[in-house]
Amino acid sequence: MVATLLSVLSAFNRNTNNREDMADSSSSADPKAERTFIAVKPDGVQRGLVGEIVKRFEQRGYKMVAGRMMWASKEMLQKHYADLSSKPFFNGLVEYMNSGPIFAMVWEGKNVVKMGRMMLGETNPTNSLPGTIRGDYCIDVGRNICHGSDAVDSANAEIALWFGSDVQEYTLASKPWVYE
Ligand code: RTP
Ligand code: MG
Repeated sequence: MVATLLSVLSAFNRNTNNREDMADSSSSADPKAERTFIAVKPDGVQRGLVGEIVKRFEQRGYKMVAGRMMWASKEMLQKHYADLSSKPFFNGLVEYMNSGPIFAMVWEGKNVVKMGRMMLGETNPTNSLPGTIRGDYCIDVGRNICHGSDAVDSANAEIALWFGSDVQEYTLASKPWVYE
């Protein structure tokens, strides 16, 4: 009797966890297919940190489905950061992001939007823990070396803005070694 009860409880737990996994991820049928827009900013490019940032996402197990060096126009950057247009730092932010090429990417995988933000650290590097990208490689908020989408909806909008449909669909050979 006790054993039956325990097995019912554990099945309920498994189902609840599965639902949470799905809710945390994109609305896509495959939760492992969530995507985020990550961009090494001009200071990150100039400081030779593209490889380091790519390496961290690769080694975590995420899949790069788009990647390109771009020198974004101010108009493009104003669109990208439109929700910050009323902020006093907005013009400076656009100048900074337009000061050189960026390395723009799309990464795919389970919970990659939320995990990408955790890997980046806080907006202000002063508050970013060592071990995060910003916590390891930068100091000032206006030179925080890397962008990451802050939600699934904004990620999808940013991917459409920067890459349109120019995103590669493929299966990474390591998939069964990364996901159970
Ligand atoms: P991002 O979009 O670049 O990934 O950065 P975030 O989400 O962590 O922060 P967000 O609020 O979106 O701000 C965008 C970028 O604006 C600059 N910033 N400067 N001077 C300031 O107080 C200030 N606050 C934000 C940073 O470069 C930040 O990453
Ligand atoms: Mg942001």
